Amino acid sequence: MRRLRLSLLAFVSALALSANLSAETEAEAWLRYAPLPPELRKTYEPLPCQIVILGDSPVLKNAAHELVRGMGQMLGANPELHRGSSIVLGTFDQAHRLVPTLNPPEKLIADGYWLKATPIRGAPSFVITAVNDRGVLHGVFALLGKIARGESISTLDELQQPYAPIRWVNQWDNLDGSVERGYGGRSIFYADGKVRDDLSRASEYARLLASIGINGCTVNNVNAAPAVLAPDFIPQLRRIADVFRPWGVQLSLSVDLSSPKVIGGLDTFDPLDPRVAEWWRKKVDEIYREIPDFGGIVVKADSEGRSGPSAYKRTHADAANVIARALKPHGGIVFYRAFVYNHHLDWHDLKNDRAKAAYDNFHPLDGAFDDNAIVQIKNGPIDFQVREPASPLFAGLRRTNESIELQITQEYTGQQKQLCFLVPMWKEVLDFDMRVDGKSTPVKDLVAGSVFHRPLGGFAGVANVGLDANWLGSPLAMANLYGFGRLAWNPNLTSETIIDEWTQLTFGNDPLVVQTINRLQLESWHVYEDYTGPLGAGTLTNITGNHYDPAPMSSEENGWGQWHRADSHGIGMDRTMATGTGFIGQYPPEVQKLYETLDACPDNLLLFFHHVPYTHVLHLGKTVVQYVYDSHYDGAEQAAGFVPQWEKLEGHVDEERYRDILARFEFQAKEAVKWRDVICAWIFKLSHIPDNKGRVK
Ligand code: GCV
Repeated sequence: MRRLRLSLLAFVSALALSANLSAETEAEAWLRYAPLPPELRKTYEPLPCQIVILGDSPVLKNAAHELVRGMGQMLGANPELHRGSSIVLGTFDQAHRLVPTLNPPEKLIADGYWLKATPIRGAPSFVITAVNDRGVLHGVFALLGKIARGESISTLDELQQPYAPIRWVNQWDNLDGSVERGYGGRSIFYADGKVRDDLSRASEYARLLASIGINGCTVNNVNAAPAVLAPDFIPQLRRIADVFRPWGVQLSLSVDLSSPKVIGGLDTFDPLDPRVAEWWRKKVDEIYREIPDFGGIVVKADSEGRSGPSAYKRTHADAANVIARALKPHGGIVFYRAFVYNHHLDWHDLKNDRAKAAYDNFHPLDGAFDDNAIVQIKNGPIDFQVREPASPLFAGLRRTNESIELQITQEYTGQQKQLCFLVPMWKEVLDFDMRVDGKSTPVKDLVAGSVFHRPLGGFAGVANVGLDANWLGSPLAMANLYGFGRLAWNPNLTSETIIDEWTQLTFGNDPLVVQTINRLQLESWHVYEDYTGPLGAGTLTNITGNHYDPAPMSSEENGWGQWHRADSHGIGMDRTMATGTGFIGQYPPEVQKLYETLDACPDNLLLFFHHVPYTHVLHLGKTVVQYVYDSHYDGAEQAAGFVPQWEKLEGHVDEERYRDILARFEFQAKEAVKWRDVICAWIFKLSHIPDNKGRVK
């Protein structure tokens, strides 16, 4: 057994010399490892003086360096480092050989870890162990997080397992360096059609992802350029995989289904044509020759103008399987997106409904997908709106692997210019009980594969970080990336726990700072919803333009199907089985009952499921029109209230972040008033019903 020992003391003094430039600090995100206050530092004494690595893989070595870096920065050169004791890093088999008495409380699965305080040769020590190296790395980050939050580790005995095997982020980066729906700067991977020479940010990104348990990253836009599979491009991609690998993050690619024809020289891309199957096989082999740990392929097909199997009257399962079979011998996976819909729908036809598309397309194919294919389903049936019900397709696939797609980048929720912490929204979907076969079947269990005993499943988050120092374009928005990772690891964590962790790691442990930021983040989704989209009406943003400003009629009278059907009589989409589009019929019977009648339907989704007059009285006791006025005024007022709340932190947060975030809240307050006035005026113009508080007339 090879053991590598690192001295904590030597590393600590090297770190003390490193400059603390602000752009660097921003880029560290929640991995700042800020020095703990002396009184807190003392509680970690005496510290083990050496790290013993049982193995020499790049991931293990990285884990050890991370530990040294984190402990050094947070705890400083500690004179009381305890000479005889160690922190041992290694897989369970190795650790068990060293300490035969070790016995984890339950069987570890891949990527999970066990942190155990235990004496070794009489000296108090720690073991960080797992079944694979990536799990050890996760354990190191978990231990460092505990220290950063000032938690006691002296009697540590904690085993954590991931909820699902798939915990990936998707990046919508284009090869020219732009990022579709990215608000954090240019691509960290590409510039001018090539992989960037400097991949240091890609490496730092992988470190951030690893720290929250993410194990895969798709590095290009789902609207994929076929060139990504060109023979001269794949070796360039290998360089990205090389910087991901030490962090246990697997690289994956989005592909264009027409690639065999567009870049492969074939006259077809028919997935059932043997020449096409052969082309995919060879192409995938070529990728694995360059990137032996390649994770897999994401496909967007027959959607928003992308090529797809419909060109040859083939099914989505045919298209997924031809790639799945090429990947299978290498252990790769194909993610086939369920975001398939006709964007030329006839809006005159009241029975047409884009929300039905995912289920209509994929439910009939249940059981037809290979075992290494996953259907990737957006959380709601439309497109990342501020409020949508859970997609019924989660309950509609029993013999098919599935994953949930969440959007971390705030395309429809303020584009990082406005605060909108999305974890509470994601949790509502993940916790939503689909009542499949009348049993408790929350979405989180359906996507994790545990309900129907599927071999694969999990979580994909569209992150879209960029070269901006703070990655997403706003320091507070990073809570969404952190929160996605934490929920993918354990969807049972509460929003409160997640934000509390994030705030402490990012801003330190000052109680005023922590309480204020936690409160602002936790309120922000409801506030944003209040001054933008009422009662589940769906998008009121400019959908033909920037997806940001209020433009409530832009979604109407066109083929995109993001309709709210507001006119002078009423508002909302009738999706009932009785008189509407029948969308509600796609849910299991108990959920149908929840949404089908006005009596049962919750107010916050009323206009998603029903078309009602403006005078309809909500469960809340108000009319719809009065609710719209009130919620928009309340929301704008609350957004304005973010400013004085933040101002209380002056002197408690470093000047640079204090000023930056203050300016953002001041801007948001103005944007909220703009939204309020546009939406209230619009509803008044349609309904001719004045506000009973006299604000809108
Ligand atoms: C990558 C929405 C976005 C598109 C995105 C698409 C998708 O329509 O506006 O930019 O395309 O979703 O998820 O494929």
